[in-house]
Order: sequence, then structure tokens, then C-alpha cells
Amino acid sequence: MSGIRQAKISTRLTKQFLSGARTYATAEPTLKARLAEILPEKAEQVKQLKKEHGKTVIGEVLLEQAYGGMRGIKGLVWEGSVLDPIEGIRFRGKTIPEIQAELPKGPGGSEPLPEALFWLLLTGEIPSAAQTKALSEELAARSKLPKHVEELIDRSPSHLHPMAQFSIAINALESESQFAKAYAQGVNKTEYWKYTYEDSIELLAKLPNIAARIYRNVFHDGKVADIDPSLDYSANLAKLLGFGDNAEFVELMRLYLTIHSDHEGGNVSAHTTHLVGSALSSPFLSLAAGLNGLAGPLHGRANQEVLEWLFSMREELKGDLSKERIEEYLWETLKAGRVVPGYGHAVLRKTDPRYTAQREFALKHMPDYELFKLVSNIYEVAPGVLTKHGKTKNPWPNVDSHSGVLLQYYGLTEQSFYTVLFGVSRAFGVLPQLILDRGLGLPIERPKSFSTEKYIELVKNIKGN
Ligand code: CMX
Repeated sequence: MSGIRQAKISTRLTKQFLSGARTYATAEPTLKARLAEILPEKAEQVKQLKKEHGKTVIGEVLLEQAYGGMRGIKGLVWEGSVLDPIEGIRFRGKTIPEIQAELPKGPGGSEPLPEALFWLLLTGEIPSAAQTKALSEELAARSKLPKHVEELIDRSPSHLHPMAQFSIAINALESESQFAKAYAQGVNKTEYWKYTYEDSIELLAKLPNIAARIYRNVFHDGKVADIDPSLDYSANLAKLLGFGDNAEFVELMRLYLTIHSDHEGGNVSAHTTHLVGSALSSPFLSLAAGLNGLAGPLHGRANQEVLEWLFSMREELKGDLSKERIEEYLWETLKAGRVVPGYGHAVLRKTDPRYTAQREFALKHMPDYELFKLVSNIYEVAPGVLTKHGKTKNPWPNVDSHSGVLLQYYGLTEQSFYTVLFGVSRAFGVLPQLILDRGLGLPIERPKSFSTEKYIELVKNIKGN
């Protein structure tokens, strides 16, 4: 945005953008005000694109793709990020090292703030430090949980997986949905995005309290500290979990929440949130649906699986963690018909840059940590074994291969909680698209399916016999 334009907007009383909406002090435009500026431009861009090129063929679909999890079929719109198989993710065109350099940081820190990434994903623009701070303050101010949600979490049995508890609590926040209330009152569809935005901020704001309450209930004394309105989102999350005094852990949360947020639109959690949201379910119901997908072992739960697999390996190899023994253990895993957790990807064909970012964090903060060394040794061996095995299209590590070890180092050792942290971060990636879906008036999603008999008939007709 040009300086003149920015100044023009600044002079407006953006605080009055929505009557009744709470705002947080900054002389610059708030996120919601900026979004209101951008949406008509974006809608016009999409309208023109459809008008000029709507009938352009953008790809072909092979029968094997219908049976192969629809890999590679273009058919979704996702503004926040695009995933290149070799280079990895770009958030609004920026690589992970670029966002690490460019996004505002927390006090005394060098890692980016996820609230700034949320701004970038939603608008395509990097917020100023003051704008980021105002957003942090708003999230802190809206963090308190309704009593019924607290009680629901407290009543959950400790053997109920933390991801199931997380999903239940988010579903129960539906009681707070401004979108659902506005819809019931017959609000005009051009206004949908405003209520979706409010729900999304409300939801993000409440996730640290939900996640920490689950963690403290299941693994500790059930006591959750209060949010500190002067802290950024990650510092508050760390505080509530019980690690707020550790500045390195706070930095890890900033990095973790930023890099796990968004991975374009086709992955299970992102696609599900978008799909459910396309039926105009509220952000609470849509995100909970997406998180139920994240809870699967081939997706977000892989971060838990990795730790369990590492611990079994350590136990079975009885301290001999040489590369030869690791190689044998990898073959055992594969011969047992199991996947090697943390390796492979549906789109990536190289080491995941999210893995590399976490590896760099480990090299900086814990180079001699035993579990980090094990992860590094596996990194040297596993791609060769998986290549020899000859099945997986991508023998390289993904994001989940590294995250758990960093948490273990700082004492967050309960791996069944790890996917909840991934889920908190994923909300930062999928909610911007939900807001944009409503702002652009995207329709309910409804692709075509065929039975096998119908596909046989289709193929015969196409081949002419
Ligand atoms: N270990 C063993 N076999 C693997 C493998 C791995 N890490 N990754 C893929 N394969 C196998 C597949 O199971 C498949 O076998 P079949 O033909 O017998 O069904 C074959 O290789 C081809 O699979 P692919 O095309 O390479 O991979 P997919 O796109 O089907 O699946 C993924 C991608 C991530 C589910 C898969 O690589 C996997 O299961 N990895 C381990 C689990 C994991 O780390 N998931 C987290 C991914 C990141 C995230 O979403 O959080």
C-alpha cells in the first residue's frame, strides 16, 4: 500500500468501523478496517479473472487421480499460501526465512509473531509493530472462556485424547457465534465476512485458554494461569501452559505457531474447514471439523506418532543409536507394514522447509540434546532407506518429524498433547481463508462423484468401445 493511501486511511476513524465492535488503540488502520478496504479490490480481481478466463482449461483429470486421493487436481482457491513441491511453502509469496526476517517480532525475540502472520495471510500485507501489538491486545482481551466451555473441558475424562477434548470445546464455543446469530436474524450475505471475522478473532483469542486447560487438567494440577494483556499471543500460550518463565520456550511457540499455520488449501484440515464453512456453518463448527482431520495419524497426529516411534526405537536399540542400527529399525518398521512417521508428503518432494526452520532452532538452542542428535541421525539414514524401499514418492522429512523433540527439550514431554499445539497454529492459517471465502461470496462446495460402474461407462464412452 502506498504511503499516501496508508495516511488517508489512518486519518479515518477506523475505530468506528463497526458499531459496537471493540477496537484496540493504534493510529494506523485496524485489521478489520484494512480488510474492508481490500475485499472489494479482491472481489473485482476475481470477477475480472472469471470474466476473461473463466472457460480456460486449467488441467486434466486422470481416472487414477479419482482413486488416488485427488492428488494434484486443481480445483480449490486458497489465497494465503501456495506450496511448491521442491521449494516448499510460501505465505503470500514469502518463504519461511523471509517471514522470519520481515514479520514483527516479540519483545527481545527474533522469531516472528503468529498474529502478524494472520494479518499477512488475510491481507497480503505485513503489519507494523503497532498494528501487531493492537491485535495481540485484542486477542488477549477476548480470551476468557464461557463457563459452560470450562465445565465441559473439566468434565472430560483424562483418557479422552486431548484432540477430542479440543474439538469438543471449540464446537461448544458455537454459543458465542456472532455469525450464527446474524444469519438467524437474516443478515444480508454481503455482511457475512464481518461476522466471520469477529468469530475468527474470538476463536483465536480463546484457543490458548482451551489448549492450556486441557493440558493442565490432563497432565498437571488443573490450574491455569491468567492471560497477561501486555504479552503477545505465544508468550501468553506459554504462560498458560506453565512455561512462561522460559524465554526460549516462548520463542519456540512464536516459531511453532507461525510455521504450522498454513500449507495451502488441499490438506485435510484446511480443506475440511473450508468445505464445512462453505455450507455457512460458523467458524467454530468449521474449524472443529478441520481439527478432527488434523487429529488423524497421517496428518497432524504424526507429531505424536514420531515421538512414540522414537521412544520405541530407543528402547529396542538399547542405547546403540548408531546409523546402522537406526537403518535396521527403519526396515523393521517398513516390513511391519507401518509408515515411518514424519517422513513423506502428498505434495512436497524435498525436505520440508518447516523441518529445516526447526532444525535451525535446535542447532541454535540445543545442539547437544540427545533426542535432537537422534533425529539428525535418522535424517541422514531414512531418505536412503525409503528410497530403496521404493514406495514413497517423497523420502524426505516433513514438519512433524522435528517438532516434538523441541517440546521435549523444554519439558513439555506429553506427546499426546502435541497435535493440540499444531491445531492452535492451524487456526491462524485456515480462518483467514474462511473470512475471504465469505468476503468473496464463494459458493457451497460440491464436486462430482461417480460410482465405479459409472467410471467404467465413462471410460468406455471416452475411448469409444
Ligand atoms: N513410510 C512408509 N511408507 C510411506 C511413507 C512413509 N513415511 N510415505 C508414503 N509411504 C507409502 C504410502 O503409504 C503408499 O503406500 P501404498 O502404495 O502401499 O498405499 C506409497 O508410499 C505412496 O505414497 P505417497 O504417494 O508417497 O504418499 P501419499 O501422498 O499417499 O501420503 C503421507 C502422504 C504424508 C500421508 C505419507 O507420506 C505418510 O503416511 N507419511 C507418514 C505420516 C506423516 O508423517 N504424516 C504427516 C504429514 C504432514 C502433515 O500433514 O502433518
